[in-house]
Amino acid sequence: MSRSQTRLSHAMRCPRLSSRAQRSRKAPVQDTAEIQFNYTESPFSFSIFRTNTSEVLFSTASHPIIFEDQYLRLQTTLPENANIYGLGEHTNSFRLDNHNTTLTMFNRDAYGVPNTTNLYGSHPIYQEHRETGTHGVLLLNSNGMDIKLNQTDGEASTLEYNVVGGILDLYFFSGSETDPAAVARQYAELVGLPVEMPYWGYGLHNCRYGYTDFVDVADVIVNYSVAGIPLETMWTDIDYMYKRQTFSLDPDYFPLDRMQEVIDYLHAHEQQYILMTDPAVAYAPNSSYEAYDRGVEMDVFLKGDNGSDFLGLVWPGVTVYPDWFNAKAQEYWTYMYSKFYDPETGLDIDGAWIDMNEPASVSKNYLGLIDADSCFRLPPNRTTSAPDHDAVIFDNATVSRREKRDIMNPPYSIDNAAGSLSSKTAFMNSVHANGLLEYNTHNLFGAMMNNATRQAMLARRPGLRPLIITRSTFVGSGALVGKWLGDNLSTWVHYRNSIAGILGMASVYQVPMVGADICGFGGNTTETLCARWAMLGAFYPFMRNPGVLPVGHGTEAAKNAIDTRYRLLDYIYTAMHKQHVDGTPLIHPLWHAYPKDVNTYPIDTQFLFGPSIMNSTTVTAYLPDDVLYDWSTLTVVQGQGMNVTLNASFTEIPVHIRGGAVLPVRVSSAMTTAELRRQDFELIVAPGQDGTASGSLYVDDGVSVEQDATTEVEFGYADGTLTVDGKFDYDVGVQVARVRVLGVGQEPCAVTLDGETWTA
Ligand code: MIG
Repeated sequence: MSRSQTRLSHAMRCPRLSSRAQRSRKAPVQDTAEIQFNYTESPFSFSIFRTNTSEVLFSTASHPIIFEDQYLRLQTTLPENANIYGLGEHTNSFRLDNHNTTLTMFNRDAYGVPNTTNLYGSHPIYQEHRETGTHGVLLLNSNGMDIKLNQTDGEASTLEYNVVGGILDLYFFSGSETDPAAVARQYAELVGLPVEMPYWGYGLHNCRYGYTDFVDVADVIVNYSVAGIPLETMWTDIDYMYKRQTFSLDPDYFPLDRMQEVIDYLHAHEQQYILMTDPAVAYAPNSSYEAYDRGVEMDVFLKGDNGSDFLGLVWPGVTVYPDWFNAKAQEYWTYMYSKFYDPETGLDIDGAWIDMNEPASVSKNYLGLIDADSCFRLPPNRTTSAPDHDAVIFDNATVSRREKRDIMNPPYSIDNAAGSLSSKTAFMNSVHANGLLEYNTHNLFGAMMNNATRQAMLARRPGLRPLIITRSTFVGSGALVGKWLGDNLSTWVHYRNSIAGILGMASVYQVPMVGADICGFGGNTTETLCARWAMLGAFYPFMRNPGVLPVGHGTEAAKNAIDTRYRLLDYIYTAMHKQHVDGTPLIHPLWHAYPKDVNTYPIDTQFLFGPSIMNSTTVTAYLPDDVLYDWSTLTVVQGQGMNVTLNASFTEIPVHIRGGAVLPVRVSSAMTTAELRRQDFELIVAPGQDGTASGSLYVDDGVSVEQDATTEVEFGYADGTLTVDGKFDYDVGVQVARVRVLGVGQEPCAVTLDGETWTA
């Protein structure tokens, strides 16, 4: 079966609801389709049902569909207390509240990531889990929208899309009746499998905002090593820029030669360096600022509705924005990256950090520099939007002035936390080079910058996987980049809800390289919060600390946690590779593993990290009815399907191995991931309820986009025999130093390696 055939069988695309579609004949249905489409002609409504069980998954019956130029509405009935996950980016609970909840899709610079508001990215996809199966629905539309979940007690829930433009382009994913992760795989197949990251990308990152100069940067690097905490990658925020202008270095505080020295030092110690790049370019005519001059020369900046470059207001003052829809924007961006980040003559970065790409602009007078309203220079009398070009004139000596669609103030206002749509971002009436309005494409700005940055990074160092961490994402962004969860605060609430955040990104939106800023970005952290957060952060796919070096408890906690993470790094890398290959999430909610256990449906303070590691953040944790093993003591813990109080100290986080696992781990941790790769492996066999276990290991060179040789191993354990099978083409250069079988009174009687059996 070809790829597209496979996709068709489970991702069913609904016909567009134009008047033409309404007249169309009955949609062709494949006998083998797992879900089917049905419709009633008049009044028009449609439903999706599961072939096997005839269960209705989505139905617009008795909810009239509205399809206007600037307002689209579609509503479906759902079961009472439906289990809905997704519709982010948000900081709501992972399982969404069905009562009076609005999820707004409109990318926004959202300092403090307030609960229930729209944040940096938009992912209008949800998964619905039932005891009878899990399915998914995507509305592929880049306009602003409110998705409302509601329910009157004792009645069915409803989900309603309210969109300010575009079309109703719906995708339904059949998922599976038994395997909750199937829907995630099908979604990845449609929107793009997540991109592979360099091995070093899973090491510890440090990215504090507010360094004064290059001495500060050097100081942090040395302090990490003195404290014995492995620093994999040093990052620098906008502090390095001259007047906060992107693609510039402050010659006094961050001079090129000293910055190159810092980077050389890091590289000599097998560490990496990353710098932030912002999309907004300072509006700086006649000042020999290349990022501006070159962009003007190539004419690649976004235009306002008067045809001149749209002016926003960001860190360097008045700014222009690259227009990613412009055919020359890629060439411009690649040129700027190649020049500024030239490995020889510029800053030899190993990855990219891209921020403010919602795109952000700030409010009036925010920087005390300029009145924002005066930035956007409309001719004095053009205070309303332009008239409709088809307005009737010279008709029997009458002239009618018909207003165009109201782009600045559409008739339906979504719940944008920033206020009107044009507030704190590029104006909605800005025009892209291909004629598209910002109104319709706003939610794509970040995604397009992600793509341009990836291409630019690949052009600079061909063949090497770039680690790109972005703030703004859209459907499919995981195929290009990773993301951090933005400006969270140093609070226990944000510590806890970061898990719902990474669950959404990894298991629903397919952006698995994700992490929240450890210890919190804004506000003042405490030693205790930071210690616990460092331990949780060790189980984010992307582990980055925006703060200072952990102190007190924090140092020990961070060391313990990083030690565990590093020993498990190949297990993590293998799980991420699996997600890259087929979309199986690296981070799972508990209900993925226990789909019939209703107690697991709302849990979002615990999660599965890869197939076999369970993390809990609280001292009270739900232990499913299963065999588990305590990670630190390697002893059996029999779960009973209820909450238990765990013995969690401030320096150790509860981590359990799920029975049924063979874990390939490194015998010891290391100060860098390069050194880690020189450590031997050990296999930890943790048999499940039935006495068997399995696991896998994927190893490659860790940095190349194309791999010449890979090692892919499957482990099996049954009847006291450990089986090791696979291909061993990439030379890992180390050995399996030991095998430990947990919870058994007796050593394994035989090991089978590549078809050969060794008896103990
Ligand atoms: O307006 O570059 O989310 O990580 O430190 C704030 C400064 C701009 C927001 C990012 C944050 C970063 C900060 N940036």
